[in-house]
Amino acid sequence: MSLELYHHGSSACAAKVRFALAEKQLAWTSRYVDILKGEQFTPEFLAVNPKAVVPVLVHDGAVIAESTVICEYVEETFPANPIYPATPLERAHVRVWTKAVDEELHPACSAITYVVSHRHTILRSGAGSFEDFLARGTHEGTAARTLKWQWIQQGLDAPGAADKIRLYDAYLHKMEQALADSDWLVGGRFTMADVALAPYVNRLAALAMERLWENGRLPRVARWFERVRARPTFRPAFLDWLPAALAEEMRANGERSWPTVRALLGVP
Ligand SMILES: N[C@@H](CCC(=O)N[C@@H](CS)C(=O)NCC(=O)O)C(=O)O
Repeated sequence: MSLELYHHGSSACAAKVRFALAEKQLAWTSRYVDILKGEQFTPEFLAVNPKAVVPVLVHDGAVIAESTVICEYVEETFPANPIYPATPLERAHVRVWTKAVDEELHPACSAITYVVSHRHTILRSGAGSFEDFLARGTHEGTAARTLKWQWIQQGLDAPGAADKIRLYDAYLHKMEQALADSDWLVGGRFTMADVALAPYVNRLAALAMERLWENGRLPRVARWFERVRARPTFRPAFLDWLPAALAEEMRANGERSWPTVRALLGVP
């Protein structure tokens, strides 16, 4: 049996799959795609995923894309060490979280990561011309590609960037509510809902924005994240794959943007 994962250290949805694989104690082979250097656009990778995004799982030659789909596939294929709850109702509750992550939180995460940090990395190595940038990402569509260009060029002043940051913060508040009577998001035990949210809270930590839940602002989220970080799977899923230089750069860029984010969200 072989499991190969195409992934990148700073990709939140790839971290989600690494976390799920670690929790299920499944071994896998790394196929590292440096999306900050444009390796997602090589003909070799486009042959694996024409959408030019990670993660992609290859199981005995079969290709599965989409992080949540990959996690469900892995759960159904390898039922040991379950990460989905036993009852249909609780599974439905988990899926409400995973759907929200895929549809809303992930796009908000891309925006905040680009406007706060990746833009600096990309601009340093040369973003090229707008035309080249558009041509490289035709699969994303002109509107989405133009927006990404604005994130890179204008940072937090790009159209819609502030709304994405407010949306991200609204999810932290939803988590705070969900954790009112429980240590975990669904059904009182660690599930795929926690797997799905962890990379997004961790992203804010990587951008030095822990102050969004620290100092009593969102105490249940703070304790939940401590519990997540205490799992033995956290290091191999999250920390080991983020190159030290990139981790340092993201933190430093996040520190620089914090005063603007703080004012935007009215954090004391
Ligand atoms: N819905 C997809 C999203 C995949 C995605 O957006 N991947 C990002 C990294 S988190 C990527 O590969 N981006 C490449 C790029 O920015 O060009 C999933 O959940 O797998």
